[in-house]
Parts: sequence; C-alpha cells; structure tokens
Amino acid sequence: MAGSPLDALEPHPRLVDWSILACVLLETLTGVVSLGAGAADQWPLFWVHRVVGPVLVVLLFFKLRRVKPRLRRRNWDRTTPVSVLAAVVALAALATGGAWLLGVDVDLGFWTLLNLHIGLGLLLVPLVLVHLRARFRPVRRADFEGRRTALQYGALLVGGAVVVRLQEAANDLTGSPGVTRRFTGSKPVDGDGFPVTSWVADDPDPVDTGDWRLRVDGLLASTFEVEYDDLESDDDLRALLDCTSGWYTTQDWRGVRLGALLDRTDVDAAARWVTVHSVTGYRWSFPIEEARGLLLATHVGGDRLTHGHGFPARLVAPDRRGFQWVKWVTRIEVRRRRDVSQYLATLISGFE
Ligand SMILES: Nc1nc2c(c(=O)[nH]1)N[C@H]1C(S)=C(S)[C@@H](COP(=O)(O)O)O[C@H]1N2
Ligand SMILES: [Mo]
Repeated sequence: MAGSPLDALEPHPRLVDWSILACVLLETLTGVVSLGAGAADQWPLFWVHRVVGPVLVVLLFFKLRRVKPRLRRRNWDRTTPVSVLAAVVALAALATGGAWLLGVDVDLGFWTLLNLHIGLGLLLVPLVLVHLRARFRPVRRADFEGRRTALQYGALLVGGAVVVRLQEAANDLTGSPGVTRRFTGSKPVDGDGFPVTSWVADDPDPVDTGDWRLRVDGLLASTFEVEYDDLESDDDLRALLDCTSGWYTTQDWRGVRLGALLDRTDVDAAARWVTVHSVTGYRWSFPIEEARGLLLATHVGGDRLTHGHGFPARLVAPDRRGFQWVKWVTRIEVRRRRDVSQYLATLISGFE
C-alpha cells in the first residue's frame, strides 16, 4: 500500500466511506439547488459543487484501492454488482462534470454533456443508498485521530480549491471554451440564433392571436382579459437567459411589466405570489414584489417573438434560470401561496 504521496492524507477507512457519502449528498444537494440558481450572488453554491468534485476523486481513489481484492469476480457477493455500478456511475459523473468545466461538450442529441452529468448524478443517489443498506458500518470515535484527521480534511479541501484554480488557469492559458463559461457552468451563445429549448416535452401548436387572450385573475378586485393588440408593449429590458442545459445569452426584450398589468385593477392585500401559466399548463410562481418587475415580452432583439421563443408572449425573469421563463403565456394568476403543483407541471406538461 505504501508508495503514494497521498497515503498520509488517507483517513480511517470508515471515515473515507462516510466522507464519500457526505460528498455525494453535498454534490446532490448543491447540484439540485443550483438548477434553480443563477443570480450573481449565488456563485458560492457552484463553487462548493466544483471543489467537492476533486475531494471525491481522492476519496474514491482510497476506497477503490482498499476494496480492489473484493472486486475480483470470484469474491463477488449478491450486492457487489450494485456497488460496482455505483462506482462506475460516480466516476462517470465526475468525469463528465470535469470535462464540461474544461470546455468539452459532445452532442448527445437531445442532451448536452452537462445534462448527462446531471442525469448520472441523480442516478447515483439510489445506487449509493442501496450500497449503503448492504454495507452499512457505523463510524466510531476511534476512527477520528484528532489533529491528524482535521489536517487530512483541511488538506483535502484546500487541494480541491487548488484544483479548481488550476482548472481555471488552464482554461485561461489554452483559451479553451471553458474560459467563457459563466459561474453556473453555462457557455455563451451569441446573437440572434439563440436556441429554442423546451425543458421536457412542451411543444404546442402555434398560437393564433385571434383566439388568444391574456387572462389576469386570482386575488384581484376584478378579473380581466387582454387581447394581443391591447398589450402595451413599450417597456424594454436587457436580460440574461441561462438554461440549465448549459448555455446563456443576453438579449434585449420588449413587452409589458407584470406590475403594469396588475395596476389595471386593485390587488387583494392577501396576495403574495404570482403564477405565470403557459397555454400548455407549464407554469411558475414568483413572489409578488419580484413579479411586478418581470417582463411579459412580445419582442426580442426588436423583432416579434417567434413561435419557438414563446409567441405571443413569454416571461423574462432576470436572475432566474431559463426554465422559469415561461413561454406561450396565457394567464397571470395572483395567489396567496406558491403553486406547488408547478414542479410536476414543468415535468409533465406536453405529455398529455
Ligand atoms: N411553456 C414552456 N415554457 C418554457 C419551457 C417549456 O418547456 N415550456 N422551457 C423553458 C426553458 S428550459 C428555457 S431554457 C427557456 C428557453 O427559452 P427559448 O426557447 O426562448 O430559448 O424557456 C423556458 N420556457
Ligand atoms: Mo432550460
């Protein structure tokens, strides 16, 4: 076992195992939360996610080195296949995440490499839980060697941070596409041709403005409807759209603020949330104060929206991730509470 300069860093085996679990949970948590984060002050979330990556690599190295004999085929037991699969998926998740940061992307059809990374990460959670059920060993006080353990973990975290810095420096040096990635990991797409994206299956027929109405209802003195030609689209907003599949674009949008629409009537004092609905059932809610500043856009880059980008009207929600920028909007609903069915709706709308 001797020989590797990493040996001095190796915590007690049970600690290694529990630390791997802690890292996987931390990566899952920061990864999932980051899907809804994109405002400039949320960078620490992404930073933690990136630093824990290399720490996990080192811990997995210790672990796999230790269990190598058990990986021989004749030593397998009933639960070994799941454990091996967990290891493979963990390494694949780390590799895809690392490659994405270095600027690599491969066209996987519907998916980007980042989507694959997210998928692998989510797949890892049940695998680790099954593995844990079979191999659970409680951690003991004796596994901690006081100062030594603290130093080991300090070194692992500093090492992770150094790797992240080196990766950034390497990107700068090579001018790799990783250089222009946002802190969210998204890469720029410029100009007019920004992608048309639907998060899962939303793909409605083009909307006919003859039939279309924008309905504004909920906790209001009166419900009302607006026709396309009566939307006073004269408010401009430059905003950055950052999609969780890994791209961003800054565009000039024109439309009407939700606040201007709400000002057409009196809002109930109990109103706290505004839910923006698509013709497809897709929807998202925003705290009412924020909602007032959001733009219901009819134009982008001086041109009328195309069907793909949400004609006749789509939400522009600065500092929110792209999936919250509801397209083909048909209803603004003022509510007391957030609409919790939105989480499911974004996944299944379009499948009916
Ligand atoms: N109704 C509806 N709105 C939607 C989506 C969707 O699937 N359905 N996809 C969202 C996602 S994931 C993104 S990134 C943006 C993309 O906007 P774009 O197609 O104009 O680039 O729209 C959002 N609005
Ligand atoms: Mo997206």
